[in-house]
Amino acid sequence: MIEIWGRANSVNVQKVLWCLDELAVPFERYDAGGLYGGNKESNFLSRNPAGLVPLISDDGLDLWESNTIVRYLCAKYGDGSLWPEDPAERALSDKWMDYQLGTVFPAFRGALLGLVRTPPEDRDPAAIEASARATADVLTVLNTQLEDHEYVAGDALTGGDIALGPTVYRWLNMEIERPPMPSLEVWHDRLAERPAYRKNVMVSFAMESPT
Ligand SMILES: N[C@@H](CCC(=O)N[C@@H](CS)C(=O)NCC(=O)O)C(=O)O
Repeated sequence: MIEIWGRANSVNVQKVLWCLDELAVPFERYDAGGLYGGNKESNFLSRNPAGLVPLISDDGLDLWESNTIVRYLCAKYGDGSLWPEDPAERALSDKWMDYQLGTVFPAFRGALLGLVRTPPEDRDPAAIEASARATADVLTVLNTQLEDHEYVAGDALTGGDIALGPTVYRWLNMEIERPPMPSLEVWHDRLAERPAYRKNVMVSFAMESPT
């Protein structure tokens, strides 16, 4: 059975949990990271030298980097769903996964860590505001894409949606300035209709929340 190490309130762990449940693949999860620790110990580092969650083990393969894990799971267990077999369609999903990892999350990191991980007295409001503004700018691109697409890569759920959903859920539920993004919100409402999304992503992301 697949094993996964990572606290269930992590934005990156949630991608993997949501993906596994969409694919109906059974797994065992162990808390790690954040308040649980364990991810800087030698037995963890020998399997993921980056010392971050998520980490999975499947059939003797240790794998880390959440988007890579999502692609692996879809390729192995998805039977053409979630990660299309057609190279062009697949590239559209991959593109949005890269956009999440390389553009959206770096913009959002300051606001997320500032508001979720940092006690109020240590926060840097200007940095949080700058991050929130930068996030809105890059999410405008996603909002435009969703004006005439049901999901980020077209008319079906793919890994692109799985990469972006947990980040966008946080953005929509934090106390930050948000310009209106009607198409993005319609897309998010569509994700919220999925039981696997509600179960794994629409939960508290506070650091102290139970997992
Ligand atoms: N690029 C990595 C980033 C992983 C990452 O930053 N994980 C965070 C949680 S979201 C982590 O392990 N932080 C340290 C901790 O929780 O102790 C991925 O997508 O898997």
